[in-house]
Amino acid sequence: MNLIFIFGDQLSLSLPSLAEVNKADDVILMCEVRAEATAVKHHKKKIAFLFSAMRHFADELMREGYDVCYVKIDDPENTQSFAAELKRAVNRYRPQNVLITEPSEHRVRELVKAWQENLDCDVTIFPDDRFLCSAADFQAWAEGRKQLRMEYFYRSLRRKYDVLMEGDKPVGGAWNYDKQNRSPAKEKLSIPKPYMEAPDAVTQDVMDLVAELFSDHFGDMEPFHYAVTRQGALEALDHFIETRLANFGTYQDAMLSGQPWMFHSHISLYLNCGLLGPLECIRKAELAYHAGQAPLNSVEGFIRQILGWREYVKGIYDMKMPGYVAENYLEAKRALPEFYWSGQTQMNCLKHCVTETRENAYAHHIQRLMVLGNFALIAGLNPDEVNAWYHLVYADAYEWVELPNVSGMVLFADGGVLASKPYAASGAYINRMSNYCGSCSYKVSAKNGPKACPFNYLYWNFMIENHDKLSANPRMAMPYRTLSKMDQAKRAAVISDAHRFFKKIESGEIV
Ligand code: FAD
Ligand code: DLZ
Ligand code: SF4
Repeated sequence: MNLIFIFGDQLSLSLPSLAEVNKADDVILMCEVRAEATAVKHHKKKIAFLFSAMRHFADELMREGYDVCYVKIDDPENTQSFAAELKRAVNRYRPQNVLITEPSEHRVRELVKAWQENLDCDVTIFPDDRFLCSAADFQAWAEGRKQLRMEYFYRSLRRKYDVLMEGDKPVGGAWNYDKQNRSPAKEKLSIPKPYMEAPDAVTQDVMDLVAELFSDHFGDMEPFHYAVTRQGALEALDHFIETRLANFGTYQDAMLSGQPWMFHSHISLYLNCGLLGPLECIRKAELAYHAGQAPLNSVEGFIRQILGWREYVKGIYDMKMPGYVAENYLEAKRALPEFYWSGQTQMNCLKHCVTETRENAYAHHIQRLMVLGNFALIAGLNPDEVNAWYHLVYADAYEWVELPNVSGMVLFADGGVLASKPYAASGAYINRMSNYCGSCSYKVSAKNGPKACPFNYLYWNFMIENHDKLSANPRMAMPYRTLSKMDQAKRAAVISDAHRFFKKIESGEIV
């Protein structure tokens, strides 16, 4: 018989290892283990979401006629790690073969390699075909290119999957409508309610367990309203297509106080644990365009995130691991400030983004990139600490997607493999794209002094400190031209403001 080990982010009936199952003889193993919940101390809501989704998936498998061995987190026999649980199941069932779909994270791939050597049975690994570009295909695409750029990779996948194409030309004549996707949002904008589901009995049980067992983890458990089944995830996707997709593109980069959901889809947590597949999301959006339900800038923008960015970061991860974890091109060393946990800061933008992250285990892309990430970049925060933070606070975070976004896109720690330049910005950007600055203790228009927006002087301090590493980058020519014209007094003020600010953070003062 075969024992099929399914991990928590593999909740798909189309899993390659499942295709091999003989329902009469084989057993499926799934386990909730402390080692995974604490590998980084995941947000309470993330653990509850995943355990509930795992339990519902196990039920679905049983309904489909599979024999499932499901180990709950509070089972007294639970040894609390993948390796020990697999060993226990192998001793119990004595399989000839353990079947595994390749894990998404490098750390778990290494565990699987050890099992191949140590277990008293065969271990067969199936490639995870739930991504639209395999590691080998990404490698082939990257081969011989001086620079990797998401845009060209994305175009190749548009052609390959025939997405928004008219023959060999992109629908509408352009590949990318980003220029139409940078509108700020007015405060009175009507934003539809996101898809919400009340917790069922399974979720409620899991929430109680997580509250008890992981009480010291970051984040609020309630309110809990995420879907936890494939059916629910499909409804959430349809709800997005019907109510938000039309405005997705226009307001993709906009931020408003008290509006954590904006016109985003909130499906990443479902995609990343297997409840949704990328191609079905893309096809539904494409259909909405052809049916006249949503304009091209929105549909193309949404599809680019999934077909472009999501596949691109997975490709970079597979190609660059394990070395990618240790990269720190800018030699950033500063410790993560306490306000990333507490939200206690006078910087209104950061306060909103941290508070919403704590409440929802979610923040939308521009909050992650241009507020939380931008600060981490221009304040020179240590990549290990920043990565650990992003990995544990978001319900959609798995190392394969979190690490390239943080080390590559946000911190430029890979020296420009993923992105062509650092996404550094001053307060003016945040002011243009949000209404945070209006009620901030700092003045976004002030460049220096105690009342000035810290993003303003930290931005120029970042440029000064990293001159040797960044000034030759053609995409940084503009800021370095401006810097070269900055007089000595202004430079000195920037440096002095930045140092005063860093000292305050280091001494635990609220900034
Ligand atoms: P939407 O804005 O509606 O976008 C649709 C889908 O596109 C998302 O569900 C997601 O699957 C995909 N997508 C969009 N941008 C990216 C991207 N840059 N990389 C990969 N997929 C993308 N995404 C994660 O899934 N997990 C993470 O741990 C994660 N960490 C991030 C850390 C940082 C610093 C940054 C800047 C981005 C990170 N992202 C991560 C990407 C992106 O912010 C989230 O995918 C998105 O905010 C999820 O919300 P949504 O489903 O509403 O996305
Ligand atoms: C993220 C996570 C958590 C918190 N807990 C579990 C768990 O108890 N059991 C499980 O199978 N998976 C869990 N996961 C997801 C895994 O970390 C993820 O599947 C692997 O890291 C992928 O390589
Ligand atoms: Fe953030 Fe500066 Fe605006 Fe305050 S003034 S909200 S710190 S960008």
